Amino acid sequence: FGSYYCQPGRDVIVHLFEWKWTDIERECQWLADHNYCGVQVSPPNEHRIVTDPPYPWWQRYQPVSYTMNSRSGSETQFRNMVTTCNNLGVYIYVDGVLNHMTGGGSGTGSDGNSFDGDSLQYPGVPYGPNDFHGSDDCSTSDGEIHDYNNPTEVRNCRLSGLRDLDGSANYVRDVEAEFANRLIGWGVAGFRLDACKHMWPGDLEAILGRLNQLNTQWFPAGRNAYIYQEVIDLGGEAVKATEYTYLGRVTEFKHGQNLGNVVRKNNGQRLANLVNFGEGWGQLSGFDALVFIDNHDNQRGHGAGGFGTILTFFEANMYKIATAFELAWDYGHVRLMSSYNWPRNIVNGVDTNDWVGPPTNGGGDTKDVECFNGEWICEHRWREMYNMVRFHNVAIGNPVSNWWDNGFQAIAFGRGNRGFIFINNEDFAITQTLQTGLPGGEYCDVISCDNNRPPCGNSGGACRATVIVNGDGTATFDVPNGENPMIAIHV
Ligand code: ARE
Ligand code: CA
Repeated sequence: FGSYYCQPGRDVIVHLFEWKWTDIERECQWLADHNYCGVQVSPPNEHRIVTDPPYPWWQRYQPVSYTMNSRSGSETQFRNMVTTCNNLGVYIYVDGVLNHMTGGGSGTGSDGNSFDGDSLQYPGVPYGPNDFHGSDDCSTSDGEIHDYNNPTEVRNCRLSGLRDLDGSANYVRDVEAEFANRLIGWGVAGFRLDACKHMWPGDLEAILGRLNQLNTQWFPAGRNAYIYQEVIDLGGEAVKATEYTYLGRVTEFKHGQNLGNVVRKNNGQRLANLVNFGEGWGQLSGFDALVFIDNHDNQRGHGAGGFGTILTFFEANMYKIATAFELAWDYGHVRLMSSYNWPRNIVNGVDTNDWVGPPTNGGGDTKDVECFNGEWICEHRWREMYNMVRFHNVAIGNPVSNWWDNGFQAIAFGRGNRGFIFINNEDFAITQTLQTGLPGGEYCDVISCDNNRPPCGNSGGACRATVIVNGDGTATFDVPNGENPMIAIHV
């Protein structure tokens, strides 16, 4: 389940966090035009509606049933989105929450089904007390996970109070697989599976073993759904990411943590150290890794956050440097984050507004997306991002070549005869002649210019470099420091 299907020359997926289905359906044309492979969407099934705090983003991670009315829209809207996007060759990856249902308390979910987390009743499924882990399975006095060094506790006790499903039960496996197969039947291409650390690999295997192959209206016959599992493994715990790689890919949280530390120059880190980045840094095999600079949790201090480490749109310049490296380098399957804005307010290492949901028309009613209006950030539409997605696509299949560094914060490398990037994270400009490996000719810097073919589009005067590659592959780079201190060229 670790191999994914993209249109030729596409590879990167983007998480359109908390977008409505109608907005994603509209965005797929732009994503197709800019060569994105697909979209990760927020959990589409019925969820709890939380009013205290008011309508937080995390209410989506408290399932009430597997019917399809959510804050992002209705079943019809979801299916229309999948059809439209698939017809454009942009594929949909669903965030699947299979470990648990809601926390304690009772109420009515986003599709009108009642639930009672205290008596473990979810009639919209239906699930009852026998479908959950109980005191036979979990031995902590309050039923909560406390000790991440005890693998049984991590799998059988509750993650922050969330009612923990018994994945060993055939009924639970059947219900969850039926849900996934319904989505696959509509044309969904795969799943980000939430909280897999808290599920036994064998239980996941049993669910995945029940999955249908992808819909042949859009995918070649015999293709499995693409599975990437959320397991936070920064080392030092009982549960390891490698326990899950036989099933599919795993989120590699060390990747964003490492690149955040390097670009911030934390603890004397240098860009030059990236020469063996990836497996050489103790990360998973690139073929097992789903990688990202930040995700919806750690950009706000949840799940393996760290405000002095993880880079986000709030630090746009460093974020672009880290993302450009990630997209130019040859490691893992890259997922970009596309965020909404919120009034981040860090007090003693905690964001007091970490719960704030997407832009709203009032209450739980999400606003239509309008990129760059100060509410929707749309990182995937930043020129530096989508032009580096193109670089990434052009370079597929070509290993890193012609590495150069100055021993400190300046590096450059190519990807065979396809592309070359120079990153200058020093406090001074650099002029340097290097072998690029590229065919001779005139190239545009895609970091600052709209396109890669002279005359370079000048995006309101931002376009600053035409690079001449000589017949022998050498070129002289004049790389500024400060804002966007990079030059990237590709065929
Ligand atoms: C909310 C409230 C809680 C309340 C609960 C139940 O915030 O106070 O007790 O509801 O009423 C998200 C939010 C949670 C939210 C939850 C449900 O982040 O705050 O709880 O939705 O609404 C661990 C897991 C990892 C998980 C992170 C957050 O291992 O799987 O915690 N990440 C996924 C999603 C989250 C989501 C959930 C799981 C739950 O990406 O968005 O939670 O569906 C170390 C460990 C990690 C651990 C981390 C944090 O780094 O190595 O394994 O991550 O600490 O504890
Ligand atoms: Ca569990």
